[in-house]
This record gives sequence, C-alpha cells and structure tokens, in this order.
Amino acid sequence: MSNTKTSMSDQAASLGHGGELHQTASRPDARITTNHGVPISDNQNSLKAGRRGPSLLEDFVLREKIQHFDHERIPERIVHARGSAAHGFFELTDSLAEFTTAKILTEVGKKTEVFTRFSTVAGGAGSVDTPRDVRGFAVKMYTVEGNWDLVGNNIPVFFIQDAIKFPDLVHAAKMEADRGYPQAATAHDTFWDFIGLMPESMHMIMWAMSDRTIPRSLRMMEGFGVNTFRLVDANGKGTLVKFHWRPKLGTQSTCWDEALKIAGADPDFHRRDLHDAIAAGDFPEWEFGVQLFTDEEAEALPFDILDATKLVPEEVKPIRVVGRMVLDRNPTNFFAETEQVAYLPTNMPPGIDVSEDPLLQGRLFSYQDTQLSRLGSTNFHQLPINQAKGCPFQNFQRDGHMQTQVIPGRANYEPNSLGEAGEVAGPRADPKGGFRSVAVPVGETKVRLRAESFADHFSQARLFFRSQTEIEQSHMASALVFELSKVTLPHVRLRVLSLLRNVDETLAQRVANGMNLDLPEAATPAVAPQDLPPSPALRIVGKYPETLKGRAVGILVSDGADGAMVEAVRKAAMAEGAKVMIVAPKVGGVTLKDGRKLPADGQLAGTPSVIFDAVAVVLSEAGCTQMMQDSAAQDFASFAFVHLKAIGHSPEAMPLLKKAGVMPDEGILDLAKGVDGFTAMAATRRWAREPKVRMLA
Ligand code: HDE
Repeated sequence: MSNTKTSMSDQAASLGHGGELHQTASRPDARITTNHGVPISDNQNSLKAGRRGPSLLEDFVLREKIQHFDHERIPERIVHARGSAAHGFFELTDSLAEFTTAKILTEVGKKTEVFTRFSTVAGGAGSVDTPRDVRGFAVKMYTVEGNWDLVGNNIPVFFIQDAIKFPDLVHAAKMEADRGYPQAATAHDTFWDFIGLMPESMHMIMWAMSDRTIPRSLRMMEGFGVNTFRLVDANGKGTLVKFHWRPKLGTQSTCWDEALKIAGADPDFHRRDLHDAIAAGDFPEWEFGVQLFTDEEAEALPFDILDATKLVPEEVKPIRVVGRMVLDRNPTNFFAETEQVAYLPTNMPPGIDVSEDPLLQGRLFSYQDTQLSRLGSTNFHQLPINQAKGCPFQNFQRDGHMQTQVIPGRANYEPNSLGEAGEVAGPRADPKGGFRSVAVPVGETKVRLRAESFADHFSQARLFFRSQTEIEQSHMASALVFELSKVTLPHVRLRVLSLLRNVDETLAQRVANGMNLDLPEAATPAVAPQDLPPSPALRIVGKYPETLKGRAVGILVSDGADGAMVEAVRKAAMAEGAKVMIVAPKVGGVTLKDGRKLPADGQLAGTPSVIFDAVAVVLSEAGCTQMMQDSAAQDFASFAFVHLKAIGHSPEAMPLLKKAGVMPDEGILDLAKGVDGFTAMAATRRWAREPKVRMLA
C-alpha cells in the first residue's frame, strides 16, 4: 500500500508544466525505475538461469538499460562539433526603434534569456580546445517574438563567397579522407591545396593565421554576425546591418607554442575556463554593437556588402554599441543543452531580415536540414533548450517522430470555421505583427555566376596584414611557415606563396625565407589589389587595455618557502581580478618557513605554467636544489619565459631559473624587492622578449 502511494507521488512530482515528464533523479528518496516507470529491485545483477547460468532474454531491465546505452550518442555536428556553452541574458541599452520593430532591439532595459555556444570548427566533439581554428560564436536569444539565433564566428569574414563551396572547404579542412588525420588541424595538404586554388579565401587566411585563432579564453573573443542582415521598420523599409560582440575582458590570445602545449596539458582548457569563471561568479560580458548602412552607403563602398569575404572597417563605419550580453549560468546537463541546442540563422523575430549574400542564402537551408539528421526529428524545436521560451509557438504542424505535445481538438488545418461552432479554431496569421521580408527588387535572368563586384580577393587581405602591429605580422608570417611546412606537396606550397605575393610582397618573402624556398611568380589577380587605409581596430595588440582581470597566476612553492611573499603575490593578483593557484610538487601542499601548512591547488607535474598568464616561483634554498632535479619544475620556469610571461621569484629560486634558461629582463622580478611591479608586468605579455626566444619569420 505504502509502495503505491510513493509511486503515485513520484509520478505527480515528475509532471512538468506542459505535462512533459522530467527525471526525478535529483530527489533523495527517488526509486530507480525502468523508462516506463516500473520500480527496479536490483541494479547490480542481471537475471540468470541459475547461479552461474547464462542471462535470460526475459530480463527487460538489463535489455532496456543496455539498449538505451547503445543509442546514447547522436551524430556530432558536421562542423563546430566541439563546443562549450552557457546561459545568460541580453539587455538592450540603446533603442534601434528608428530602424526596426524587433522588440529585443527597441525595449531598452528589458532582459532576454540567451544560450550561447562557442566552438572550434574542424575538430570532432572530443578534440582539444586550442587548435589554430576559427571559433563559432552562436547566440540563441529567446525573445518575446520568437527565437533569434545570431550564429556567428570570432572572425568577421569567411573563406568563401558562395554556399556551394562549403562542402568542399570543410572536406579539405577536416582530416584527410584516406588516412583519418590530422584531427582539428589545417596544417595539411588538402586544406592548403583548396586554399591555393581559391584566391577568395586570402582575406580569411590572414585572419586565420593571426593570433585570433588561438584565443586565450572563450571569454576573451570578439564575435561577428559575418553576413550582412537587414533591420526592418514598421513601413517595411530595410537598413543593412552587421552585428558585433566585444568582450569586456578584451581580446587576448595565447602564443602558438603555448597553444600546442596546452592541448596536452589540458585538452579542455577553454571549456574548463568558461565553466570555472561562471561557477566562481566571474560572469563574462560582451558589448553588442551594430554597423548600419543605407543602400546608398553600401553602394558607395569599394566592395560588395553581400560578399562575406569583406568587412567594413570601424574607421569607415563606427560600431554603435546598443546592448550587452552576460553569461551567468552553466548548463545543467551537457547533452540536453550544449549538444542538443540547434541554432538556425533562419530564426529571426519580425524586424530583422536576411540579405542576398549568397553564403547566407545557403545557410538559410543548411541548418534546419542538418538538425534533421543530427537530432533525428522535425520536432527538435520541442527540446527544452530549443523551445521558443519568450512566447508560445503555435501552428498546424502536427505529429512526427518524438512529438511531445498533446494538442487537444480537431483544428489541425487552416483556414477553418470551427470557431463558429464554439470549438478551438487554432492560431491565425498576423499581417501586421508577423514576420515580413523587405521588398527587395529582384528578377533578373537566371544565372549561375559570381558577380563582378565580388572579384577583388586581395585588397582586404592586404588591408588586414598592413593594419597589424609588427609583433602580429611576424606571428602571421610564422603561422604560415608552420602550416605550409606541414604541407608535403611542393606545388601546393608554391601556389599559396604565389597568392601571398598579391597580399604583400614582404609577407610572401618572409614566408618563403621561413621555408628556405625561392618565391614563385605572383598569381594573376582578377582585379588589381588596392592599398586601402590601414584599420588599427583590426589589431589585438594595444587595442584593449592591459589587465589581469579574468586571467590566471600560478605560484610555484616549495617546503620552506616565504609565506609572506606568497601571500603578498596572491593578494596583489587577486586585487587585480586574477585567479590564483598554488602549485607544489605534491598535491598535499608544503610546509612554509614559519611552519604553517600551505595546501596546493595543483600538483606540479599536472599543472604546468602554460595554463597561467603569469607565474611566481617562491622557493627556499633547499626547495630550489630539489626542484633543479625535476624537469617539470624547469619546464615551469622555461615555458613561462618563452611564452613571454612575467616571472616573479624569491631570490632563492634564481638557480632554478638560470638552469631553465631564464634571462633577466624587465618582466623578471625579484619579489624580495616588493611585489608592486609584478601585477603591472603580469597584465600583458612581454613582447620585447620574443625575438630572443623564438626564430620568427
Ligand atoms: Fe555554419 N554550419 N555554415 N557557419 N556554423 C553549422 O549547423 C554552414 C558559416 C556556424 O554551436 C552546421 O547545427 C554552411 C558561417 C556556427 O551549434 C551546418 C555555411 C558562419 C555553427 C552549417 C556555413 C557559421 C555552425 C553544423 C556556408 C559564421 C555552430 C551543425 C554557406 C557566420 C553552431 C549545425 C552551434 C554550424 C552550415 C558557414 C557559423 C552544417 C552551409 C559564415 C557558429 O548547418
């Protein structure tokens, strides 16, 4: 009797708002059941014919459990498979009512729930977080007029101009078809073969070879809508728009050598960083901005606004900041939310519309289609993470795989007059408030071609390269040398070099020198490149203020270390907004000079300096002697040095630093002289050190 009572109350508790069933696993008194609610008496042993006999087919508990497990995986995303996400909100700070009717862009101060997923592009779902790759930046905003998915990247342009090339691009970039490698890397023959044959990719290649593709943190990336969209006012008038996200923590990157080493030290580096920051209440925030253009302004630009390989420099059209996004809640369940979320560029509230960009036009088909194979049902919009939470969705689409709605009545067609008989008639179109497309004139002859206005492939690649600081230019040249040195086909290397000559002769020469090759003849461009005025806004170095906020400082300690020094560094770094970790040879920590115990946050062998932005090495004399026998301790110091980090140290730690090849410069500080300068030095990389530790192209 009491059993029946429990099972009925369990069931009642598990019925959600819409009548959907929820797991009760979080309840301490919850009984384990089959998927159909039958209580299970033993979850450790299968049903057997005798004590040592074979298992019985009759054992539906075993069969159901194994079978469900066998089907746990769904196809991973064909691109952007590796991703990390968080919940948060969008808040409008400046109304765009002059240009659009979309409530999310006109109601200042209103907060709209969002779910944002960041991703790498090429690697599989289980690949590492830090390859050189473009990052996806997809934001789902649950607005009161339906979901708005702004499915962007951390780079404002793209490799190709027409969607028809996308499968080729992705095939070429992913692991090679016969051998199944390399994973999550573009440094291989087929990618560069494709690039060498696609001059339109040169602008994006400049971005891909810049430090933008090795971000320090998902919290420190800019985001871009890439394609041009339209805002639509109450009269149906369209205004062209490009969307931007700017991180409050600034754009920051790793060093390439560091990114490679992080891949080994912590394959989940970015996922962990995002999760930990949000869990600690350190919520990442972005400004939301727009660049708006009338058709006439767009017409006057020296390229086509419908061409996704081009950007509009901020110096030409400033970004108007109109909102902010804060991510303040980690997903509760990775699969249900981060994996099952489905972003669709076709999700737009009334007041926002697409442009004729041929890349975007292809995307308008692709995302809906890919969800059908990935999530397996046309009802994927009913999954909690995909539901239009800001408003109800209602239409006459019915049935299908995994239908979870129990819709009453017989009105499943439209028009109907069932309302006249007092029955529920269902929803109707809303000519005024419903989604409307801008009346853009079209109607030329059908053609399969690339518009002449898309023909200039080099001017903006040149603009980007020439807008960079010297430091960034040398990183780009070195990245190209690294990638092309992994290419095994000589003609592929030469073809890329011949394209680079149209971007910038000095760049091409540096890359050729870096491979010890002679420069081939320049490729013949379809349109002669122009020298556009440089755009300093395209840099990372020097663009944002230097800060320790959101960054991490590691303090390596030994037995007998000076506790006051450790404490002073910790306090100073935390006061600047950094996360601080104590690293010791043993995870139980060390005994300080004054006899106090200092617990460690990480063991030295598993907590290398690559996961920190700056380090302090606070050792006793005996501790230093011991650590000099440990390659992990030497690597800690030497990698911090070659990755251009500030290193604070106790005087006793000098022998270790010397053995590790650390040479004195303004970023190496004796902490016995005070910790004051340390945080200022730690707020940025010591770029001046780089030529002394690395052969740059
Ligand atoms: Fe995507 N892209 N894409 N893409 N894309 C997908 O949709 C596609 C492009 C972007 O976190 C897929 O749900 C085509 C540009 C992001 O879930 C797929 C073309 C930009 C994500 C697809 C492009 C993006 C995707 C695979 C060329 C920046 C991850 C899984 C016409 C503006 C979203 C999925 C997430 C995912 C197609 C080009 C961004 C196959 C055909 C340009 C951030 O539908």
